Amino acid sequence: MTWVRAHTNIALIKYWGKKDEALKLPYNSSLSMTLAAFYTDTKVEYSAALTEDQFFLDGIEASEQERLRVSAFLDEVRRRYGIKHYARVTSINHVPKAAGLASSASAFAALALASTIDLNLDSEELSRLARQGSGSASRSIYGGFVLWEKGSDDKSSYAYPVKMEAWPDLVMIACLLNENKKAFASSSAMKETVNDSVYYPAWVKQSEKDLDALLKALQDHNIEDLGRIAQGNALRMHASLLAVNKWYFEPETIEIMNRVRSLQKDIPVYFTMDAGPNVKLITTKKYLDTVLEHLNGIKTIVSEQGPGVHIL
Ligand code: 2P0
Repeated sequence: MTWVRAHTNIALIKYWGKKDEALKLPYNSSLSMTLAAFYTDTKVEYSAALTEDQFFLDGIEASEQERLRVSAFLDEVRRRYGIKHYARVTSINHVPKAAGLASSASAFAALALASTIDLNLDSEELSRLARQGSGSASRSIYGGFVLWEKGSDDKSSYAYPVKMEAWPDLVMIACLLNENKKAFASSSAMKETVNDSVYYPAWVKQSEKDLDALLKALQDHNIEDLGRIAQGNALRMHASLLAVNKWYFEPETIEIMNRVRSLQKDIPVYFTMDAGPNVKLITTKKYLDTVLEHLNGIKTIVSEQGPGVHIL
């Protein structure tokens, strides 16, 4: 039986808010880096003998809530491609829970390929399909730097790799802060921000500008511009959420933000944050040792850019 592997990704320009909840069409395009260090392995076995989908995660039967989410995704696969049978899905997550790294991106990218392996779908179609599982999963189909074009319907909303000269010097540092479950799910927080945040229209408008500027910084291999734009974009996402009386920050989050701010006086290191208290830092290999020295007392995992979804 074939296993597939998909890596997680961290957005430098965030996806925050859906125009279409059912199709998972975002209000703004986003851009991410795929991480080598964190991934999900998955296999899917269809069988005429099954009377419902089964889902085993990290060696044990997953919760009913998790099983239903996987099963809803497989319903979409069955609907699109005329598959008749239920499936047994087995996944192993190589993503530390404490990293606060969305495993849904790697999970649904892996599931998209594993559930359609015999169909030989192209990457664009896999990205569209993964998007239906979790928006950010559309980006984990590819390695390196990836742009999810917001599009306006199912067909036009998919991700593709950014055309650029490779930049292997750029690395991310995941700070492992908090093993608690996140305070609230990103999907409901996004929805509330879209509906009620007075800052939401400004978020959408500015993130399109951020995206253009960040693409230029990537082409130029300019860490200062890239970091400044990515950090600002993350803060603006969180600001749009603050306006509906919600936040993910914990004391350790602020502690790292402050350490990074003081380091920024001397070296190019920047932070980004997602739907949780954990912080990820962006720098280049040249400054890595200095940054890690200043993070003493904090558990970290350094990650280079990882590959796209692939068969093992
Ligand atoms: C991102 N996040 O661009 C943003 C930044 C969190 C903060 O994508 O509702 O699990 O399944 O489409 O992809 C997390 O949201 O949400 C996310 P759904 P997803 O990485």
